[in-house]
Amino acid sequence: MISAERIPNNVGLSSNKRLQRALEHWQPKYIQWWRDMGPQGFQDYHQVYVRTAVSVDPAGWAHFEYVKLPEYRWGIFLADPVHDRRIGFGDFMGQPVWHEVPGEFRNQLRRLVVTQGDTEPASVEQQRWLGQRCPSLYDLRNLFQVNVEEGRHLWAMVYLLHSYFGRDGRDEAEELLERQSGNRDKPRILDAFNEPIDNWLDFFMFTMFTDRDGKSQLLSLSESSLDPLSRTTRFMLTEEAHHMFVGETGVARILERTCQLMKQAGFSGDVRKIGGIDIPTLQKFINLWFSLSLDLHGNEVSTNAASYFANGLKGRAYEEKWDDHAVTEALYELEMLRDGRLEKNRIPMRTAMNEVLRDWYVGDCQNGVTRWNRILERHGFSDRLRLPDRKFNRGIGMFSSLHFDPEGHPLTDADWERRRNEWLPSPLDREYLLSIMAEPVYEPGKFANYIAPPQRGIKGAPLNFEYVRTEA
Ligand code: BYC
Repeated sequence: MISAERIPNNVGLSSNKRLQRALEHWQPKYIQWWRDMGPQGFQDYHQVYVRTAVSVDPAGWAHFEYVKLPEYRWGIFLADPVHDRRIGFGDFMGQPVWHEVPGEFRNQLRRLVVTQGDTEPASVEQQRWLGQRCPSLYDLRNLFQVNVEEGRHLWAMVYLLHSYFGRDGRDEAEELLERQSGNRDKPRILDAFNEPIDNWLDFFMFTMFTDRDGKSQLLSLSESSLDPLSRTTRFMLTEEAHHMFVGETGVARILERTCQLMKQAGFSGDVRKIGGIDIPTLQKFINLWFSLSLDLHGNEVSTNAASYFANGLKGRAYEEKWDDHAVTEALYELEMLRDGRLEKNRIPMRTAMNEVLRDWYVGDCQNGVTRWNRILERHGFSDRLRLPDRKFNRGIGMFSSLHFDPEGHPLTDADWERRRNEWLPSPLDREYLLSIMAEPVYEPGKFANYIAPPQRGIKGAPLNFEYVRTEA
């Protein structure tokens, strides 16, 4: 029997027997999945200093304690309701929001919830070996914090599937535990979630760029007319912010250390000789994870996106900041590829909603890169990191049919093949990274040579705090 108290929640679980029974059925499968596919080697003896959401108010959701990971209390939380909330955009604008799923939008909504839900366990699977190569206990704890919260985000989507989508919802919830990242026969739905993450530079770039797509999509779903979807994604956004913090500061700390090592190496730039991560390698990982995460916003021209908007299922990020919420006449100027040539065209904005969200995303990523460049500036280096052009290395959308360099110039297939290792991580780059991460750092207060310590510890604890401890 599952006890409702074991699942912190603000959805009245103990008085909803039907939901409780559905979760009773699902929970043991989830725990088995966590044991099989979650952090490898950290299931039994390790206690991790993590925060657990126990309520949605600021004091309650950041509750810190030592926990064995499979015993984490994954909870179900909706942000507080907004009184008399109305649909804020699309064809039903001004009508009251929905508290049940309208039959005509059931398939579309289920598809959105399943796609969102699928990414959460996928990321835990992608990251499951990283604990064996961690740069410090502080970072190890952050990895696990991110992992348990992605697990909680899966619970959030499973709650919606069980509560609002009946039998098909229950089946979908099972399948969320059956698909596996990178599995040839049953892969995860979106491509970036099938990419391996086997070193910590991948992890930090993933949490910087791919979790930021999580932010884009959650912002857009938090505008939804389906109120439970809006409320659950609003709360998820607060956790997502921490994941991006882990990514941005992780890369910033590597860059800080790279600058120190570059000075030590006499400004030669060849920091690999002294165990650092050189700037060209950082740039390649930006190129990779930024382009993979651009793909996660879907096709530039999308009738799906138009109908999500029209029906009020997905809005734009910060919809209230726009003037026109109906968007029936507005046009959007899009760079398009026609017969192999680039040209600008104006298309109905509703069909360009994926691109509109991608614009927001690119701006948010650029702010992070600008902050990284301040580190280079502060150390007196003229090198700068940058985002590649949006057409670079695309696997989804119209630019996926041609190759482009990071400046956005078209390339022949032969040129691409010849030069791709200049722009994207090569097998040798990956081999090098694994070589400097081969030995995990488990000693409190110690940090691997390639990364600087953070400015402060977690929740006021010192850097040499035992963020993860072993207890037989
Ligand atoms: N990979 O009309 P289109 C997160 C498919 S991350 C593979 O453009 P749409 C997190 C598409 O499914 C946020 N396939 O699609 C981060 C469609 O297939 P069908 C996750 C792709 O629907 C880190 C076809 O191409 N949340 O939370 O406008 C750690 C036509 O495409 C991809 C969401 O994604 C791709 N990249 O846009 C943990 C929100 N892109 O129907 C968590 C929910 C497109 O022809 N999802 N396709 O078989 C959505 O809103 C939309 O599904 C998408 C795609 C924006 C992803």
